[in-house]
Amino acid sequence: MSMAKGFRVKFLFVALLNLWAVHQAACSMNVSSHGHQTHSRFLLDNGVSRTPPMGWNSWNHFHCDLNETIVRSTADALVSTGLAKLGYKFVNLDDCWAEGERDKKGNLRGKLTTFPSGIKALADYVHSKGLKLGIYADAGNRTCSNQMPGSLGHEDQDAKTFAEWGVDYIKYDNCYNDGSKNRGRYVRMSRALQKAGRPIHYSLCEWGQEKPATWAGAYGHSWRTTGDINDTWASITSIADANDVWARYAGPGGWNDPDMLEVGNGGMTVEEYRSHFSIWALMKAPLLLGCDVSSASRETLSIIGNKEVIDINQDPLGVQGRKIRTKGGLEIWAGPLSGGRVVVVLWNRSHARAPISVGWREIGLSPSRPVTVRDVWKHKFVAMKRRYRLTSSVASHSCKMYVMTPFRG
Ligand SMILES: *[C@@H]1O[C@H](CO)[C@@H](O)[C@H](O)[C@H]1NC(C)=O
Ligand SMILES: *[C@@H]1O[C@H](CO)[C@@H](O)[C@H](O)[C@H]1NC(C)=O
Ligand SMILES: *[C@@H]1O[C@H](CO)[C@@H](O)[C@H](O)[C@H]1NC(C)=O
Ligand SMILES: *[C@@H]1O[C@H](CO)[C@@H](O)[C@H](O)[C@H]1NC(C)=O
Ligand SMILES: *[C@H]1O[C@H](CO)[C@@H](O)[C@H](O)[C@H]1NC(C)=O
Repeated sequence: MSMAKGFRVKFLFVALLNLWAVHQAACSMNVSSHGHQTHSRFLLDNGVSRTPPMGWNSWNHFHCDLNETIVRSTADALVSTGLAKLGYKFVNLDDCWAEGERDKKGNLRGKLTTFPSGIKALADYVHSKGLKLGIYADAGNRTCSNQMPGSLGHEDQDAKTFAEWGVDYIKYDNCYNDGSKNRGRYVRMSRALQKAGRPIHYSLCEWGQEKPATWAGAYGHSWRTTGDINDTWASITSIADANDVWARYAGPGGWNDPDMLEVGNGGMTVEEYRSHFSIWALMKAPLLLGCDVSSASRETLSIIGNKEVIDINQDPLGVQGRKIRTKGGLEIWAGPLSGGRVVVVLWNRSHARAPISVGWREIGLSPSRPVTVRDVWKHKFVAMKRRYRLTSSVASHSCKMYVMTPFRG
């Protein structure tokens, strides 16, 4: 062997050794992350929903009048309106997507009259648009519509079916259950999803009955804290308050869910919808649109498409904002954001326009520290070096939403 050849061989050997080492490191990283999962209570710590999930769900607008054409055109509309680019990635079927009975092998299947191409084809279509598909199932023996089978006793089989179809999100409802504790039935589906081996966002919808905030983080990625939302002011105000109670349990990978958005469905004023969207964003709620995206008005799009508000919801710090103070229907909600920033919502729930005042101290800022104040609905800075406090006139049922950034320089 010549010296040069020997050198080349050695070089090759070292290069191979390096490749092997990199491979081993990658493998052991994967192994240790699986090991972590098996040894942790946080069984679904699989990288899903480190920020609140965003997308669309069929229920609030379409209820059971759902079919594959509607779902496909919603996926198309999410892309063409630019909403997909803003983060609205999930296209979620709610109740009524399946045949009334399982097939001979006990499998769920898409309803032939309304989903003739099947759910797998729908998932493929949605994925081809760069989006994700969500599905709906139930921890009882029928879903809430009573039009399709529930998954109780079929958890493994259904989780496997969903994973095979390429489903990315499951909302698990609680109708027609057997009267046993929710927790056991919800944990069973969590385990089944884990076994199915696909990273799927698991959304527990047991309506807040057993204080899921205190335990669901070990099994899923979001949990409903309340009963169903409806398209009224009474509903969004009472749900906001009920969800607020559980704020400290939310964080990356596990979120309180005050239910899907009603913006654009016609039951509230523009100002009320703006308040609804602002508070949901501040509370780090899943932002699941509930309107008909294909026919959404410019006004609706300007609310759900406000990138500055979405950025607050998707802030990597992942801390749920809370109600700080309330008096006579005048409220202050606030929460920390990354980079030492603070988001503040001044919300007038009362019947008349009123001034609302917020002091730096009550939102965790040093009173003498100057901050820039940006109005994220007007897309304007309203102050560049503000100290101590801010007062703003807020119309009835409206809100102001500000991001305060400590002034540097
Ligand atoms: C580690 O896991 C990732 C994601 O599941 C995968 O893409 C990658 O190939 C795995 N690496 C090895 C070395 O197994
Ligand atoms: C789906 O529903 C829409 C709206 O109701 C209807 O126009 C369309 O024909 C339906 N398509 C199918 C495949 O059922
Ligand atoms: C569904 O559940 C109810 C209540 O637990 C039970 O009485 C009924 O037999 C179940 N039906 C089926 C089809 O399993
Ligand atoms: C909507 O929700 C509110 C508040 O929970 C409730 O009082 C009202 O009855 C609900 N309306 C409908 C139509 O369900
Ligand atoms: C909202 O603002 C008013 C006006 O000051 C405040 O007193 C009240 O609580 C709310 N308005 C009314 C009159 O309900």
